[in-house]
Amino acid sequence: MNVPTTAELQDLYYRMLRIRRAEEAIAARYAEQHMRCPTHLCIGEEAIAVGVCAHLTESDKVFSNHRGHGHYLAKGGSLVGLIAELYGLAAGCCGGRGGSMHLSDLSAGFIASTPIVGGTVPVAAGYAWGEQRRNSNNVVVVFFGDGCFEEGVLHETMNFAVLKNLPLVMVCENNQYSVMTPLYERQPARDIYQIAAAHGLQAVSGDGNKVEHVHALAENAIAAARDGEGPQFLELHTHRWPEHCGPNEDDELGYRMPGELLAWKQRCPLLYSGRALADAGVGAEVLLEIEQQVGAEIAEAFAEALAGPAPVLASMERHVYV
Ligand SMILES: Cc1ncc(C[n+]2csc(CCOP(=O)(O)OP(=O)(O)O)c2C)c(N)n1
Ligand SMILES: [Mg+2]
Repeated sequence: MNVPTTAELQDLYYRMLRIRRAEEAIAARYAEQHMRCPTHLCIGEEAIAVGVCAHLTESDKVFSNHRGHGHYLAKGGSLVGLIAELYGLAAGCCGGRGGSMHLSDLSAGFIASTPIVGGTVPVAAGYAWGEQRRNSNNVVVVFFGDGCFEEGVLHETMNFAVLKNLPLVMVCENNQYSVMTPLYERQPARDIYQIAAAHGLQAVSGDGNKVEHVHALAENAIAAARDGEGPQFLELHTHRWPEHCGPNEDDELGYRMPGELLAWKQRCPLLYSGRALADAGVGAEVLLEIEQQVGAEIAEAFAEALAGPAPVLASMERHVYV
């Protein structure tokens, strides 16, 4: 296992900060009501997307779910394409037709995200099967949540992926909640990754808020999948800070334990990563520069996206299948 260099740690920090600030900007503008799509933010969970995607080549593929902005950006999806998509504009990554939960950037190898929980999981396995049959050496990664682990199709997919020895990496973002229902009310007390291991996947669990840790686990899993060792499973523990769907916080609703959200905020991926950089001798001025770079990038992306046109009416029936 390679320990990330200081330059790599800095890059991981930059990538996480870019997702964090992009989502904060989306949240800040959401109330203007020009983004007319439900939006599930991944604030607090950025280390998983970034730590995993750091090991993927451009031709590796990623599938995602309803909470997909981080996965899309970490895989190299266009930032302008994301912002324009949220606003329903023609330059959106799906032509402004899909919104937040239908992201795709084929040029970046980000194939699809969809709102149907579990919907992309078997498709990712099918894609991995295709890659295997083409002898492409590409790996397919699919991100999903702990709630998705309760979908039957997930278990059917694990069975098939093991049977076919697919180059598939299944990444379970265990944030403890499906909407507002905690894991302990939905599943017996046992570890998710052990169920995956029982299906025959190579499975491990770990801290999803420490990007170096995610990076190390993902390096092994992705290399094993690429080397023909079959499907891999990562269960990574994390927590989403905002409400399940929308730009606000919802801690007042009381579905979390008192102090739970605060404890997770103290375990912020960016805080950890910033400390690791300081320990590696990176000065505060470097972090400030990264902050400024990210801020400028996001402001430019909003400006560019919002300067573009809405889809023309004549294109309404394009991409519509009856
Ligand atoms: C098949 C299906 N069932 C239910 C829903 C409603 N729904 C949307 S997100 C969600 C929770 C998913 O939880 P999890 O997989 O843990 O992802 P998280 O939101 O925590 O990231 C549910 C039940 C849906 N979109 N699709
Ligand atoms: Mg969840």
